[in-house]
Amino acid sequence: LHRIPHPPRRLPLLGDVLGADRHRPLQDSMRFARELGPVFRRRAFGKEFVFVWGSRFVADLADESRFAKHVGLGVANLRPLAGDGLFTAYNHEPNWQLAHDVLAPGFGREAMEGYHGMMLAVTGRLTDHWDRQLAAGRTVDVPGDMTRLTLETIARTGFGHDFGSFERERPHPFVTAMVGTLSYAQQLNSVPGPLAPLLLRAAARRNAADMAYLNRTVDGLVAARRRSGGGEGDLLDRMLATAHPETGERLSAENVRKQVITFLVAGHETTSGALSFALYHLARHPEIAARARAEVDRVWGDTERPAYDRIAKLRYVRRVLDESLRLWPTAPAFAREARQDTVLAGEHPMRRGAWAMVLTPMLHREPEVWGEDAERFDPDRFTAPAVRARPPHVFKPFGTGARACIGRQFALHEATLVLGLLLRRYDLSADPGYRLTVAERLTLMPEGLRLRLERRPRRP
Ligand code: MNH
Repeated sequence: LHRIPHPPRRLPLLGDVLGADRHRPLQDSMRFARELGPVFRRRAFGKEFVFVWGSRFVADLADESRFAKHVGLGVANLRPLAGDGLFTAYNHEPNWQLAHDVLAPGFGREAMEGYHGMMLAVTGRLTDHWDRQLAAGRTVDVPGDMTRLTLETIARTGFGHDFGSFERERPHPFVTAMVGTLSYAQQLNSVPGPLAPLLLRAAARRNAADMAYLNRTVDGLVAARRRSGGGEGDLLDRMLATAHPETGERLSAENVRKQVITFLVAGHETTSGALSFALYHLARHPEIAARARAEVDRVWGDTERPAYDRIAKLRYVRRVLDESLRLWPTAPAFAREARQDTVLAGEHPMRRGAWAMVLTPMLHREPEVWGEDAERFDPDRFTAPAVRARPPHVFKPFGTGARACIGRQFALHEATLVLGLLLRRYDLSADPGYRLTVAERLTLMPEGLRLRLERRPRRP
């Protein structure tokens, strides 16, 4: 450990918290990363945290035979809410494998085809809303509306539930409570653990209320399904009724609650951010937007409802998304722990159980891999030959290994479909005065982004 660089000024108790931005810990760590190099450590409140972003080291951490997911920092702080749900479960908890096996088919091709029509319908609600804003001469609230869209999508496809997000002026209380718990989980890292109850008393009380609200919402949703006696084989049906194919085991009622919360949160917050960043870049780069739009016109023509298999055909739109997730991966870090005593990339000894945070936005900007212009937005970095020319494990917006994102295809299908429909319908432009600021609540979001719309003329 002593060979790993750390910031020069260290305080006896506080460690490296001097000059730290409590509200933007990730961007703060990015600043340290640029100063200190591909592996570095920060100390806070007597604990030492190791951060890794050099591709050589990340590739080694991706070796599943020697490393596994670590439930640490922000993720661990979500345990009171999400318990042994899929995202926050420890590797050794039996409910991880059980829930994974029961729910994985819910993200297979057949299930995805089933969600497609509902995704189109929810996008229709968004464009109705945007048409109304446009008619009233207003700009649109991108993060707010992308959150409305993605929450409705996961709630309806996964749980047969309608939050009515587009019928409300303000965010749904579910969203407010969720943002509260995510922010609180992030905030817990910025105070010494034992003092948290004292320093964050008011915040802790609010957090307890937020958690109670989320639990009540979920319990209501589950109770409604139990009364109605089953939906059409969505995620909730799988959670309630599907037995493990080999062991015949089912999820307990308590675990179902954790899974529903997990999927309602994980299933919309990061996709909302990904869409928001993509729209930011499209508005900033009219030539890229024009190319994407030309692809949509070519591949979809005038069809009102593109078929399921038309979505993945939008190769350029998909590259726009990949490039957005490269610069601002909306789940910006994941942790890995050593399964046994080992040496990281032949350089840093690690004891069994020792762990490190991978800083994805820095991995995605490493000049040796992405070039000196790594900060530039360029979707052509994701053409097939360009991808083949890079080493593996340099693009990790969905994490890695057995605990990588189960919703990846869901998110990519939804986001590509939405971008395609929006590009075809509107010209988008950003307020020239807007400067990108990235808000953090464990996840990332372009703060305050509003876009001006113009309706594109319909083609003959
Ligand atoms: Mn998702 C795990 C990023 C969309 C449900 N997700 C992860 C991880 C990352 C991630 C990174 C791994 C975290 C870790 O190693 O600690 N997820 C994303 C991004 C998007 C996303 C960037 C959108 C863009 N995720 C979704 C969607 C769903 C979902 C959509 C559900 C519908 N994600 C999950 C679940 C896990 C996860 C559940 C935990 C999987 C596991 O541990 O088995």
